[in-house]
Amino acid sequence: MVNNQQPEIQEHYLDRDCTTLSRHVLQQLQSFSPEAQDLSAIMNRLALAGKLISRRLSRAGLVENALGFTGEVNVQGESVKKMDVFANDVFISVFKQSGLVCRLASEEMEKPYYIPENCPVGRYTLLYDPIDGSSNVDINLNVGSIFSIRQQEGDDTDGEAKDLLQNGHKQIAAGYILYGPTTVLVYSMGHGVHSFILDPSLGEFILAQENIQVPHHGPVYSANEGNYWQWDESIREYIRYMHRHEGYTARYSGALVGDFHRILLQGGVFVYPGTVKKPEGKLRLLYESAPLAFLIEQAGGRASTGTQPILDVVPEELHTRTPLAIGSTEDVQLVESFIADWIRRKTDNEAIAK
Ligand code: P6P
Repeated sequence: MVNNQQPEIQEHYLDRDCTTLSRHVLQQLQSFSPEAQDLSAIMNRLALAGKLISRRLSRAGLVENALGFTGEVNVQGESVKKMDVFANDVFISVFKQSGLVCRLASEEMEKPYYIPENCPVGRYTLLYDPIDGSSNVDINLNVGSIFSIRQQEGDDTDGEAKDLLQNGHKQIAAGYILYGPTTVLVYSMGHGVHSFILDPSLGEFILAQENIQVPHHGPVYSANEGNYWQWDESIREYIRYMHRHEGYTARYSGALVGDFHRILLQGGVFVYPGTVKKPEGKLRLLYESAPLAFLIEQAGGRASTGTQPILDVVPEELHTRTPLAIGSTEDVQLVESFIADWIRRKTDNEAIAK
């Protein structure tokens, strides 16, 4: 059949289909230096991990032992899903013999995985949440993997990976893989945010959107209102404001990556505040909040704990948690304003009481 598309349109689609992830990374870095090649290779390995996990998820209901719990509890105190373990092992297997990284730090492992002596040691550390939102796995709803790449600093001879306990500005690259109706990989190396869609017929992630910019404002607020009575009064006042004012709508999937992706493309805010009992919140800084904060700032948005930019937070330990408000600048600032007002009133009342 003769393709009746205009030649220039046909060329555009062919060029797009040839803009694979590794080629795009080199274009981004505008370099073919060894470091650029390493980063391009790292992104390629992340894409391979995404394909392997996507394939497993797409057949999970048909494959023995793919779904359900392992019976173990991880360092987070959370029940471990079989898919958590599978995905965590995928990242280790994909990077173990790559010669690209020296450590892998995961939500599922108390300590970083050090590349065994028989593996060439690279200069990078991969921090990742292998399956974010794993409570969605057994019910076929979207889940994701979140990743962050940092440079190793020092020789880490004590194996404590203290060089990772630095703020999010130290990240070289960050991104996520969203396993939904399509598998989407979104990444940034500090030169804008770009998305790729896995074309199963090619087995390649193909460029979908370049330089994504989050709208300054959006209608969506994403929060688990089941925690309403555990929140500080400032957050409860914010939520009541959302209820009373036209133009807002609630969306919450139980998987941060899916909720974040919606907000990245359509605007709005995702809020996971601390509670009175757990003021630090639930989300982990190094491999959940910080990578997404890197992305949202690259996309022109904002990410804070409610009182401090996420990228400025210095973790005390590998699994440090922070409260999170992330998304459109105007919508994150609205959350921050309720917290600032509440602190101001509390301070004034304490001064009056003295
Ligand atoms: P809750 C998944 O466990 C996760 O880390 C995020 O993906 C998600 O946004 C959040 O926790 C859901 O937590 O308390 O609302 O079930």
